[in-house]
Amino acid sequence: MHRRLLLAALGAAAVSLLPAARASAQGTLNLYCSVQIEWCQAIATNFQRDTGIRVNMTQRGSGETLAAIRAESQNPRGDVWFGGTGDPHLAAAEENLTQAYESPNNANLHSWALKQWQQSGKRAVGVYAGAVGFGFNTELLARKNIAPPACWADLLDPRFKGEIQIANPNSSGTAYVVIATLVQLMGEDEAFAFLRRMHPNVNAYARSGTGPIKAVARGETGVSISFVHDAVTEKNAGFPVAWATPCEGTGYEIGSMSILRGARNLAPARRFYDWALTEAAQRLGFEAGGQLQTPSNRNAPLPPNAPDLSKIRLIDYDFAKFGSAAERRRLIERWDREVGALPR
Ligand code: S7P
Repeated sequence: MHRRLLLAALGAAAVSLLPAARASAQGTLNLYCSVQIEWCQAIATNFQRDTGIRVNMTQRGSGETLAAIRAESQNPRGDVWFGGTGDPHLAAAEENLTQAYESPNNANLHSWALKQWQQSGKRAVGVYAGAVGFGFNTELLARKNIAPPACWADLLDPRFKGEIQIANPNSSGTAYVVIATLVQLMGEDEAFAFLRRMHPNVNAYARSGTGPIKAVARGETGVSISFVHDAVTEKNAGFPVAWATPCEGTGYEIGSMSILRGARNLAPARRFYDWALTEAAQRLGFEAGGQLQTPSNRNAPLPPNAPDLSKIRLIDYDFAKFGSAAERRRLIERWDREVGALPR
């Protein structure tokens, strides 16, 4: 925990310590970053050190970044959007908020990362992948004599009354992946019936996708619906956290990267994009940020103890359908009407 805080502080310091003259000689990059702050600071610091390009970094979740990019579309302020769930990157591509680019480093990527690139009209490329599942506080559940969840169906059990946290899909890309997963597993009407039945067991719909697993780590809630790599990060930080993936199967994200349409610093943006696809840059997620997603560069190793996606029962997630802007908007509006509006 202390190591993570220290790294975060060092990262912040390093970003602002680069001599201004050298940095401005090499240019500037406005980076929108949707992974965890430790990782965002590590990539900003290392890219700045490697290239002399000054990085102005803004960290926000995926849904919030998409909203910001839409709001700024007439006067774009960002150059590159790094990380965050893949569906909003696909929606941004479809809405012409991002631009096509082909990196020479595409040659080193896994096929799933390139599929995202092709599906987006070359506007979004995969930088990592991660599966949805459950995180739980082992001490809290043991104290309350509650068996942890193993299947989606378990989340409806009264033993979890007031014990589950999930994020709100209006702000969180993670929560949207969960809804899209349930729709693909159960059919749409069944999925919304499931979410309504689960509502009495949910104590909060958090703003960010990682909020629920952090609440699990602090013992504020027993169970979260989260990306399972984020549960391992909390366990590695010393918290009594374990994780499981649902027995019925589960969905996953292709965390993505896009260059924004109208980027004012296009050459630095392309340089960053190429750099972020290298093995060395992709190692930073774990080495400097403690993050445990599966890297998209084939030469970057899976971090120790990271969830192995090949051992998880993954659905054949329909990124084209659930990444479409209209489908995303429609499902979130349905969630607002049928779940978000339910009394507490
Ligand atoms: O970095 C961890 C992670 O879970 O956060 C990203 C994403 O922005 C989640 O945030 P929101 O749900 O708040 O939008 C994920 O892509 C990534 O794996």
